[in-house]
Amino acid sequence: MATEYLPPPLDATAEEPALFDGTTRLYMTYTCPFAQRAWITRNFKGLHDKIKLVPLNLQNRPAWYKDKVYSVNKVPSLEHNGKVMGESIDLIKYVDTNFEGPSLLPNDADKKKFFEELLSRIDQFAGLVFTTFKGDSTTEAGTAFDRLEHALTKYDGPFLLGDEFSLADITFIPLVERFQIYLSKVFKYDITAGRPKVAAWIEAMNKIDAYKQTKKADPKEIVALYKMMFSGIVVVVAGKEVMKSPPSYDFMFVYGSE
Ligand SMILES: N[C@@H](CCC(=O)N[C@@H](CS)C(=O)NCC(=O)O)C(=O)O
Repeated sequence: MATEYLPPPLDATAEEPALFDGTTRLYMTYTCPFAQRAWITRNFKGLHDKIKLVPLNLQNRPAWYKDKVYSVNKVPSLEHNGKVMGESIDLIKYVDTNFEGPSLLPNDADKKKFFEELLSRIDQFAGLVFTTFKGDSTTEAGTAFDRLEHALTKYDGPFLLGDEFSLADITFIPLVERFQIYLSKVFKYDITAGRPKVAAWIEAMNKIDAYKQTKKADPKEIVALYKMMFSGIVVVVAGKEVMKSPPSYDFMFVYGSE
């Protein structure tokens, strides 16, 4: 499809949309990896006209978002059929099941089981990489990417569940995209070296338009953000210390720029 117009993020001064008027809205930010999962899913299923993107400026959020849309006050969230739901993994499953377009999960029961197994390992995967970010050894990140390499052998790639791009790839790629940048720039560590399956997976992913359209993470900002998060600097916003120790997984993407 032609390049989609991406509206500017809404800040605290933005008027609220006509909430619950039947429009399906994906509240998101262009740089959030969790929102990116829902965005890729929407794009792949060809739902550009059915699910409207509503980008928010997280540093200066409109109050109506927390008050009237999603009290958790995070992105992504989806307004659909008079309800709002959040949590990126739940959202991508919901969008896949409840909207038209190509299915993003195979029917095969073993593959479905493996998908759930992969989901249960994502925090551990990210945790290993963050251990590397906090120190100066790439050992833990190496272990994480060895495990990804191994996972990709299960159905022989190029995607996590075999030949077909699926929700499993959508779950991992936004994080891998950012980890690859940081490990390469700061640690001079190439996650694809000696890992042919990871290399082929990233290459295959980069051919998927639905994903390409969502690649908005700026390498300079990623480096600055992770450096800040893992350097022990205390971040003060409006007179309050907001840096959590150890840095929280959810928090770390908030202060990326829009
Ligand atoms: N577990 C949530 C995480 C969502 C999340 O942490 N989003 C961040 C932006 S990347 C956010 O909205 N943070 C706002 C805040 O913590 O105040 C998911 O997978 O959807």
